[in-house]
Amino acid sequence: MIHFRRPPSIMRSTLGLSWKWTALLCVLAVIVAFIPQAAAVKEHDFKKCHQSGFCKRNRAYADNAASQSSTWNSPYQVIPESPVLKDGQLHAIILKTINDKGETARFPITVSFLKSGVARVTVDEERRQKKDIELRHNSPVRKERYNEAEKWAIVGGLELDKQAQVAFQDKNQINIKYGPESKLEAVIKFAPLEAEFRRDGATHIKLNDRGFLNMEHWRPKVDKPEPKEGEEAPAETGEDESTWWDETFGGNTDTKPRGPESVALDVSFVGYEHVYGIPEHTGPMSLKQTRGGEGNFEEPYRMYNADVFEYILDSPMTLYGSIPFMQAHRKGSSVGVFWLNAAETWVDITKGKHSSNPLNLGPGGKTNTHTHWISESGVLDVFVFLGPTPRDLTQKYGELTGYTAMPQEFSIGYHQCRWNYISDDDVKDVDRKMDKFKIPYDVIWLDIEYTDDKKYFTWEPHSFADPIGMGKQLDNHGRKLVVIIDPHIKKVDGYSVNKELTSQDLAVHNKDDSIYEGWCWPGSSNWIDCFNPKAIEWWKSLYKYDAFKGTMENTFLWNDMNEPSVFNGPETTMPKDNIHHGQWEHRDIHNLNGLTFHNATFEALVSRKKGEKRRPFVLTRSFYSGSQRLGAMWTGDNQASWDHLAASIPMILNQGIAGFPYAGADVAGFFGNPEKDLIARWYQAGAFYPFFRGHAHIDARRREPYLLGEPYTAIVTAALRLRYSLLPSWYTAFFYANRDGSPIVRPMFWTHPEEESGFAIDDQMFVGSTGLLVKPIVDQDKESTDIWIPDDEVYYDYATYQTMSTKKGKHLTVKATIDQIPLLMRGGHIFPRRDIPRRSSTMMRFDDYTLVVSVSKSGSAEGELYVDDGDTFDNEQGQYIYRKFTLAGNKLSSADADGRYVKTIKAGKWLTDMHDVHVDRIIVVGAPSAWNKKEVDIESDGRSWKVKVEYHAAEKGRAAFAVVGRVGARIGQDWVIKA
Ligand code: NBV
Repeated sequence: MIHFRRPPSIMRSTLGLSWKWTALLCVLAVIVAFIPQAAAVKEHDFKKCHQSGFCKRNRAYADNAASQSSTWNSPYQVIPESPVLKDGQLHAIILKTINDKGETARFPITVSFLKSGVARVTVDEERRQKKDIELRHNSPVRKERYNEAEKWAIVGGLELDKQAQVAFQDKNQINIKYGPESKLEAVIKFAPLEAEFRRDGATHIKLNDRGFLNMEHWRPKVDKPEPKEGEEAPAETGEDESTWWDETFGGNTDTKPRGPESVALDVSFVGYEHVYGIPEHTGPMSLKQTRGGEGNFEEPYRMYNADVFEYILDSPMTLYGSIPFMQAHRKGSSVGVFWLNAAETWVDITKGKHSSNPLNLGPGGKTNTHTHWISESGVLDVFVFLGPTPRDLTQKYGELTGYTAMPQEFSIGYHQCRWNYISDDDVKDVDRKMDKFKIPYDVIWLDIEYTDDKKYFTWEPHSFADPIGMGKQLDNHGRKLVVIIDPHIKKVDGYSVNKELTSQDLAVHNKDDSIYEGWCWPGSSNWIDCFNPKAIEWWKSLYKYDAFKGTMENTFLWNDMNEPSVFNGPETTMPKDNIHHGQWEHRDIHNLNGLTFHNATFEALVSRKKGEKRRPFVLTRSFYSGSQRLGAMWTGDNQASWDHLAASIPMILNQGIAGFPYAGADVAGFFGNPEKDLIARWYQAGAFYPFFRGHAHIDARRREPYLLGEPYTAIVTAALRLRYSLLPSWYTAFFYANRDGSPIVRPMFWTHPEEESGFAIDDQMFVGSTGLLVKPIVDQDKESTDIWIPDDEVYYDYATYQTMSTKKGKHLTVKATIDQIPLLMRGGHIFPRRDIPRRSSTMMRFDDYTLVVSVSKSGSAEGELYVDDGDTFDNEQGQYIYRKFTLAGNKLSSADADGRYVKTIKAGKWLTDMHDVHVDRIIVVGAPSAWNKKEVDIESDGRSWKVKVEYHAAEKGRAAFAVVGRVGARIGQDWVIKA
């Protein structure tokens, strides 16, 4: 199947807009010239390690070190007299021997011991700190190594542990005890430099243990004399300099004003077999080895945000976003590292035997995982996490980089998108049809064609003549509109946005400091530089309701192409020697670029109108550590195929492990025309993505759920209704992500860190802490699946209440014809639902709740509900309801989960309205015989009354269950039911 990026003019004719033909044909002719860049982006259009100078050099460096093994001497040594520990920070000087004359370069190292128990190792280059270098080509860029990634990625958790103490020091090493109860220890050996991180006396992480540390120090370019005619060129001695000063790939030459400046380090996880994280890649959640061998990759995992057209599966190649955070896991322990570097980065992974060292106390596994991190530029900045649980890691990483923002509540409903809804009438028609077919949805989306000639902040005047009328119809149904705005700004006369961007000097610059121009959807464009605070301020001004006419309170945003995607740029992005605000090279900040654009749009939405304090919703394609604070991400341009459906599950799980859990994939696939069974299965899976959006390419046939015909429309509607009824549980799961970084959908190793046989499982997941365990069907014609059971708890089928016959660590075969989703309820949980089917989440805001109690083997259960107005920041002022439900013996109760005395909270409008929202029904699945009665007593708010019970005894494998209701207790109040 061949797809190509349609140039804008083709799309215009697709819309039937034959006017302006001549002009459009001219544009087409120009753009066609760029199609080879834009149209056929394939694997070979992106660098492999050997095509990326610094990656190749560092792999060779590692190979050289490894081949000499015990005789290899890393050239980095700490000056033994230099280490000083003060107020939680160890400062020292590393000397790098740079030649056999014994000359050295100095690298100051700081190890910061943070209160949280995280340690941070930062290494800079002294000469560059002092700006004592010469730049080539009269470049106007900065002389220092890039040290501002922290400014964008880190928002907290940097308080120092001033109690950190020197436990031992001599001329060979220094040991520092730190962290809660001084249980953690860093051992820094001086010659060669090596750092070990221990927990309770056992070593878990080693840095430079294999001697791959490499910080390419600055050196002047020495031009070798050209050989005279007839003379032979002198034989090459020493290092291969061919990619030090410039480098060409795909016809683009990157000039390097500072020469080679890579930074690389090996990190070993001692006794750990599994590593996860470092999205965004396809492939299994438990990362593969990358140095070849059966079933392994040959290439390192690459992080260099890029618009990879038609991406391939099971590959370490880069995608749209990067999060350089890795977790290592073994039975009973999780540790990790966060490599804070925004330049192009590669990570090699190998595994080896762990021969237990008698000094390494503790249960360590039989395998060591060795990793090798390689970045093109910047300071070395690595955070070391010693766990011990996966929850500790996500929590501490979140403390540093921020937690998932509480979402706009509507945004966890279903989103209906395609490239493109072609007119405001089209939008209104889809909206009406969804209602006609009683299909719930919350948001309809407009892709690039809504604009006038790809000029963002404008509307195509003929097809979108009345955006406000369109917005109002949506609003009447409780629905929202999301419009796309990309970072490339069309360079054309008379377009005020471009004029302001360039005249106020807010765009990215070329290497000579003039304004950069490249090609994207609109043709020739300039790119906003969101590293510039002034550019953010200007961006904000564009989103005011009276500036971006046609938008209103229910308009939200989509940021695409923010890697940035540049059709005629190297690897479809910006030249690395471009210059950003602060005179930093694009090379240094590339992976942060998407985050800064997302951030500017987020800020713009927060300030759309004075006094309007509402949570933004902004979807981003490109991301970095910290993007979770700003909105949702999706996995970009996937294919409408079964293997892409399957690949979406590990990708989304991995996002959760890497602290950005608000993730989804285009439902039913972006490219291509899915068969109806694939559409049905994809909606069933999508109903369990944190971000749930149907989307399709402009060439794909229309596939709104009502077009499918029966039984598929009904199947898709059922999946959507399931999502909608569980929205209170989903929102509660988002609340956990917001509070402590817990993944919204959770992989088995995360929920059951002791169960080794589950560590590589990445095709099933738990929803928050509801105990709902789903394994979407991702294969054609498959009518059953095997779900791995992580423990000895009881499991019930969600739809039938069948008690499943399960055993810890074994697989359970579950039937799943095309209309069934393999979904189990783990015993011991209580989760909230709203069961009245409605058109949108907004329409459900004040509906009563159903509670489902899934009784454990021991007869107990617990669960929570968190709810707030889903729109403003009033939750931060205590305007929320947070309940804990407990079943203990015959007593089922609801209490405030924060232990607040609810009556003392001054209720604002939303909380007042919630006063009349009740628990309607309670379904007790696996109900003990105490529930076998006609009614039960309930007590709440000083009153007591009786509530009817329908009890169904167990039969034919189905668990006993009781339906209690109408309960009539207020959702925000304490109550107790005695069975
Ligand atoms: O804006 C058009 C598309 C969009 O539909 C898609 O979701 C993005 O990932 N966009 C990419 C541009 C080009 C697609 C070939």
